Amino acid sequence: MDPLIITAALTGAEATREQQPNLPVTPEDLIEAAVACREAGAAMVHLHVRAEDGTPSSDPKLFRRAVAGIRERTDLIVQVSTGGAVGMSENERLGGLAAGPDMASLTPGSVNFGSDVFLNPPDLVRRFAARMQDLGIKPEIEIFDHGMIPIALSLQAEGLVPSQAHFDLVLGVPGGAPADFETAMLLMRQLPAGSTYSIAAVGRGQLPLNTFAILAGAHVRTGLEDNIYYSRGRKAASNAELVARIARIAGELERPLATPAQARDILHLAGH
Ligand code: KMH
Ligand code: ZN
Repeated sequence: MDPLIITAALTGAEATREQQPNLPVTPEDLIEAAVACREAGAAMVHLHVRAEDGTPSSDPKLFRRAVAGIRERTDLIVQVSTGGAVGMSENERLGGLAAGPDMASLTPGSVNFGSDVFLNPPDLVRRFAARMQDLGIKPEIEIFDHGMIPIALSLQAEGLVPSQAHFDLVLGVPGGAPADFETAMLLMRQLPAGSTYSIAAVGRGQLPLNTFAILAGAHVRTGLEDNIYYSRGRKAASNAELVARIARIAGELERPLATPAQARDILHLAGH
C-alpha cells in the first residue's frame, strides 16, 4: 500500500461563514489554513476562492494570491477547482488555471446537486481537459456518480486525460452516488488499472468513508468543503482539525502519511 495522501478541501463554494464561522474566506485565510493542514499531515490542498463578502468567486487574482502564498509557505501540491459554484460560466470556472497550479479538478459529467444541477456537458469537459493538457496541469477526475466513470474512460481513450489518471470519488452529494461502503467498492472496481484515487464524502459520510479509504489503500480527501462538522452537533475548529484526525487514524492503522514529495511521485506529477 502506498503512503496515504491527505487532501484538504479548504472552503468549497457551498458552506457559509454563518454555518461555519471557521471557514477560510480570503486568500490569507486560505494560506493560513493550508499551512496548518500541512503541519497536520496533508500533502495537497483543493482550492476554491471566495470574494471578500464570502460569496463564491473564481477571480484569477484571488487564485493567484492564494496559490503564491501557499507555495511560499509550504511544499503542498496545489489543486484548483474548475467546478467552482453551480451557475458559474465556463470562463469563470477556468479562473484558477491562471495561477499555475499542479492539478485542477475535472468533473466528467453533470449531476443533480441538492436542488441545483452541476452542469458538465461533454463539449465543456473536453475543452477543460484540453486546456489542462496544454498547460501541463494534471486533472483530478471528480466522480460524483457511477456514469461519470465510463465518460472518463472515453476521455482517456481520446488521449485527453493521462493514462495514469487520478480520481476522487465524491460520495453523498444529494443527487449523486450515496456515501456507503458498497457504493465506494463498486466505483473503485470500475477505475482503470494504474489509477490512483481518493475518497471524499459529504457531511456525516466523511469520517466513515475517509476511514474506509485508509483501510482500502485509497487516499483521503477531507476538509470543510465537504463537511463543516467534527462530530454530531460540534462544528470543526478548522480544516487542520479534520486533517489531524485522519492522520491519527492512519497512524493507528499503521498507514504512513505521504509527504508532498512522495505524493508527487505517487501521482506521477513529474513532467506535469
Ligand atoms: N461546488 C460544486 C458545484 C470541484 O471543485 O471541482 C463543484 C465542486 C467540484 O466543488
Ligand atoms: Zn471543490
